[in-house]
Amino acid sequence: MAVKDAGRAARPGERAPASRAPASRAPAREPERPERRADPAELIQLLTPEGERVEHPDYPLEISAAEVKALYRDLVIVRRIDFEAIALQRQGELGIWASLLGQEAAQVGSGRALGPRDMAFPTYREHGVAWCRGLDPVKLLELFRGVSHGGWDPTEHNFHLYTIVIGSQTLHATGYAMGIQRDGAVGDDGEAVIAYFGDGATSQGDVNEAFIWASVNNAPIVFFCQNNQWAISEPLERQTRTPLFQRANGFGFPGVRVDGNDVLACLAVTRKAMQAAREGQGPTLIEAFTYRMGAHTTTDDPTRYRLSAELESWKLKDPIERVKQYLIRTEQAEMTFFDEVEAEAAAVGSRVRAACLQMPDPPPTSMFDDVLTTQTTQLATERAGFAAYLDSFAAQEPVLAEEGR
Ligand SMILES: Cc1ncc(C[n+]2csc(CCOP(=O)(O)OP(=O)(O)O)c2C)c(N)n1
Ligand SMILES: [Mg+2]
Repeated sequence: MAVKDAGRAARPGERAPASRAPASRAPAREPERPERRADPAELIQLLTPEGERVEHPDYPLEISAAEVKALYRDLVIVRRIDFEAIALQRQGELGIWASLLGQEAAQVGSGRALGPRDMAFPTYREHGVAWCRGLDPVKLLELFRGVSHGGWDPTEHNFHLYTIVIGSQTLHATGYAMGIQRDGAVGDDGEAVIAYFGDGATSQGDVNEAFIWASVNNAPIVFFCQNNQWAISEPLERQTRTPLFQRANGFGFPGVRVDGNDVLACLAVTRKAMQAAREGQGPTLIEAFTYRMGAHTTTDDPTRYRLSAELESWKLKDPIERVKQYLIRTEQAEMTFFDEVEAEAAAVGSRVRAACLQMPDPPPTSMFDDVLTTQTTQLATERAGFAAYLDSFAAQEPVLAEEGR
């Protein structure tokens, strides 16, 4: 009986069961955290859609005008990058683009809650998180233009590669978090992982397996689910009949639902969860309740499966507008500030566009470069054979030109 019960979470008022693993490998489970007893219907909000600041007892946030303005700048710039990328796709310069429109606050709020040593594992839509981590947006466009395999160095900005296979990055992230734990980097001055995924991904086996591994190992990870209400054309009710954040209870760690269009709440909630993970208190599931205001990707037409009234109601909860209203209402920003941010965003957009148009196509043989860290004889032979095959076309070119082909 004792063995059977050893891995489960403590019930309220009960002592945490002893971990079976040695302390150095998996720190003992901490006492239950207060969020687990939070009102399940609660949506954590610190800034209303009208731009009014509200308090939450569990998430006190002291934030200066300069910090709010910096968040506003991030929000506007990432929306602009997104806008520019959609236009580039429409003009045939990108193969596809997955828009973040409507999800800027969830991404900027959580992204700005990370420390430099924390590691983020994104999906394909986390352009706002990429921005917060300091990754040049041009790198993102390389992937969507098809001139790179997504090639940035994940260790440079502690921002992992984009993952298209739904949910698989939650397992990678959990494994990475368990590595942090085994390196002894949990505790005072610890580090943690954040794994991003969508509402649709919660139906994947990988995500549920990641929850289990993270829970039983008390791994330093935050699961950040952007519930944007849609998984391509499938609405939320086709994924779950229970609020997503409540699923965490079944896995034995806390779950919270935050207003995903409220950058301040996303910042405060993610900060607290990341800090808990770094200190060794284990995982948290954050459900950022938001809305995908655009199409799933540029290949999708959402008017075929959802009503425009739904979009209109979410426009009233726009993540950028409420910060602007707050800054104006509290007289923390002059109108010139908003003009300056617009101008800066336009400049970033222009730079990204120009860089996209100038991206060189990679040499075809570059596909051999990152197969293995060290070349093998077999790989070198295949590469040489492919190069010779390409050269054979070059030799034919004058003949083809002569024949007018
Ligand atoms: C394993 C797997 N199955 C199916 C797909 C096709 N697919 C791409 S995006 C997507 C929907 C994902 O929805 P969600 O997790 O809510 O994320 P969102 O796109 O809304 O951000 C699906 C099914 C895929 N990429 N990977
Ligand atoms: Mg979704």
